[in-house]
Amino acid sequence: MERCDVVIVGAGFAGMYAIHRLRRLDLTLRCFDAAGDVGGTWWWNRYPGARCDIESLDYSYSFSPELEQDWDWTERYATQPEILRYAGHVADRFDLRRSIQFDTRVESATFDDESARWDVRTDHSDAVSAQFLVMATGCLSTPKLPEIDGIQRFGGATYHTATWPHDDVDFTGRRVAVIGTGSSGIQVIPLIAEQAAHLTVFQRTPAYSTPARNGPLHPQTVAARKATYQAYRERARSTHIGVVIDVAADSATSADPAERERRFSEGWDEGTLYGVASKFADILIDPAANELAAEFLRQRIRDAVADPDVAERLSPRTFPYATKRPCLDTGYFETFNRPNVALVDLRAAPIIEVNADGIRTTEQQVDVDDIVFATGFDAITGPLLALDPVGAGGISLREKWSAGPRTYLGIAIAGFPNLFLVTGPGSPSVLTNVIVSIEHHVDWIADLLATMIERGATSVEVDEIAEAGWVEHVNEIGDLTLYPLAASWYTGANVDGKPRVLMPYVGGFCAYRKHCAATAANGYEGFTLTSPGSGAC
Ligand code: NA7
Repeated sequence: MERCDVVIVGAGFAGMYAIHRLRRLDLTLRCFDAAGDVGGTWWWNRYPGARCDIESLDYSYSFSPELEQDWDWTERYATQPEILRYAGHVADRFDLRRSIQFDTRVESATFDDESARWDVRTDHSDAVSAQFLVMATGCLSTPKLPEIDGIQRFGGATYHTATWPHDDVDFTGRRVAVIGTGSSGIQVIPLIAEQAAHLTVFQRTPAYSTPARNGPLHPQTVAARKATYQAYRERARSTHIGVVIDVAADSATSADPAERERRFSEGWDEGTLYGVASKFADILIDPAANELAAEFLRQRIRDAVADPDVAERLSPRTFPYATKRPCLDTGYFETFNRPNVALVDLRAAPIIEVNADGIRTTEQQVDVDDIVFATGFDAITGPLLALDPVGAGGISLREKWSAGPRTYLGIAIAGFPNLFLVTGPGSPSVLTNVIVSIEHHVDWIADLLATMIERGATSVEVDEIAEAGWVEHVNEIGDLTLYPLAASWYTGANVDGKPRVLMPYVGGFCAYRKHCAATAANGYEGFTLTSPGSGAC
């Protein structure tokens, strides 16, 4: 069997940086990815309108000042093709592809207790024995189809936003259905509406969305950022979400109504993901404060949508604002003023089935030519459980996580020696600018491996006590917020049968980073490092 030091699963932004960073330790690496090239979720999500909801100047690597200076983003919010070009540029520049085997899915990873190595197998019959396994599998990489009867009977074409064809899809003259109104639906709907003869949007839960105010990046803005890029990055790392934003310290409920309106409007005008939420300190903590922000946003929907009945159906009322990832849009609500767009409210009349001609709800049959599923992902744990590594003593991850994910710092799992997660459950991951989180995790893992090399250790494992303490802390912090109240992909509520647990750490990136640093500074407290002859070291 082929042997190497590290197998990295995934060649998205996490896997790419892991290759680059771990090469500096002179480790032999193998990376596998099911996609045809680098880019991870950006390789798959090619639907019209796909775009990042973190600004380009933030959503980029910081590890190379030269890369930062050389690359030029063209828009405030980069499109999927531009992000993919950036990933390709990074791969070329750092010669990453020579470590990656594309079009190859890792099918199993089993820890061998005797050799203390991972036995990794792929769907291309690769068999690799690796000392370390790095799961760079991403948080949004396992697409979720809706649990609707009859999809196979549909006579037309079906698409999922997360597995979009590589060739252009032309909806001209066609009757199209979109199911799902999360970030992907909200991005794709206005563009399909412009092209299709008719579009029917099937909405189960309306979303809070603010305008992106996207546009070309002004050269002066770029130059100003480039002049202080590394200092800016360090500031970003000391914030809650890995992006520099001012978060107010006072309460929305005690503010004067005119001042409140002024600040919410300011947030609305910013065109950022958390513009409105950041204007007061208690939006994600106090239901009354949250409702004030939510009502402000509902009023914006009433302003944009001509038909008051449609506006009401588009207005979120079943969960607090920002407890599901808020959306950034370009003309989403206005799309419902078009004569060729209809909204079907699935709360009032659920889907019964998909049939040969279209979609049948309890109230009507809607005949369509194409169906677009914008139904999201089995997020965060989905990609890890799809691979389902088998750890020490033959315990699989599915068994270990049957009641929900348990990790230490979202990086390590008790019972899974020498396995590392990048942006795993229990870390801030999707609540941050994920590239900041990725770089931080990969650096932390690389530093631990360097320490092991220095001490002659071959195996590392976190203990159950440290893990239990972290899980408790993650839950305690989560329970102080409104996040657990939403049936979101953050809590696993969007997938039938998935344990309902708030998966990301909501305490903020800066606080989290301090926990990780303290663990390392205390000699990797909670971890046991062992060497072959002498045991613990
Ligand atoms: P999301 O945000 O999970 O949105 C999925 C949407 O699909 C959401 O509106 C769901 O309604 C809807 N959905 C899912 N299953 C069904 C069924 N069975 N019937 C009707 N509607 C359904 O995924 P996205 O891809 O939009 O975005 C994910 C993240 O990617 C995003 O937050 C960004 O970070 C990038 P529900 O809310 O479950 O009622």
